Amino acid sequence: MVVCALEEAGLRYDLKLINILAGEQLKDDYKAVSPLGKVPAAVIDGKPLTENSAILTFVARSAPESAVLPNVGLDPWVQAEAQSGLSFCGGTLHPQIRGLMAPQRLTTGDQFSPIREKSTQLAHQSFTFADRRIADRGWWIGSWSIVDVYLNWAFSAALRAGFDGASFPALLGLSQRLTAEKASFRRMMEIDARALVELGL
Ligand SMILES: N[C@@H](CCC(=O)N[C@@H](CS)C(=O)NCC(=O)O)C(=O)O
Repeated sequence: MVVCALEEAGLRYDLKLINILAGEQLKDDYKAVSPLGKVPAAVIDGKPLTENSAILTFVARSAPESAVLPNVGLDPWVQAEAQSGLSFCGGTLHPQIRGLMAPQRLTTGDQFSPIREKSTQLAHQSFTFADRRIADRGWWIGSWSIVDVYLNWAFSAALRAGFDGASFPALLGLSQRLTAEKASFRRMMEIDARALVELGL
């Protein structure tokens, strides 16, 4: 998401790849930037910033004319709806997706299937809400914003983890719409694809 936001904002940035599967997020030099070893993290004017929602909001406010988060700083209601979407993706969906992808990270025991099952139920509720919203409004806040890219990331990650997305047509169509309508999304996808090759994944 952050790469898409930076591309949309037209801001200059250097990208450093972190191979989570190889545990690079747990190395001391990365933890100096992101103390909990979470990705993404940004270094802005030498200062570290973590949490997707904060980084995306910072990018949006650094390019207020861009569409990253439209009207941010101008219309308090639109700003709150966008914040609600970012929090929904980061705070509600992300842990549910972790339960689908890596249930072993959520228990000290060895029973993973109940965690995956409960996470599937919760993700189903969350995606039902999100699918209805996208079907009704087109985009999360009614016009495109980075929230739609975050939502698409969450849904795609759930599908990769084996979640059955067949009953969410609006979310199933999101990736295609983003590809068709947003150059910044296409650039992010190209950068992602190159990164996977570079990391040998
Ligand atoms: N609340 C954080 C969550 C970030 C997060 O969990 N990122 C995952 C990658 S999608 C991660 O860092 N996984 C590596 C790990 O937890 O060790 C945010 O929204 O930025």
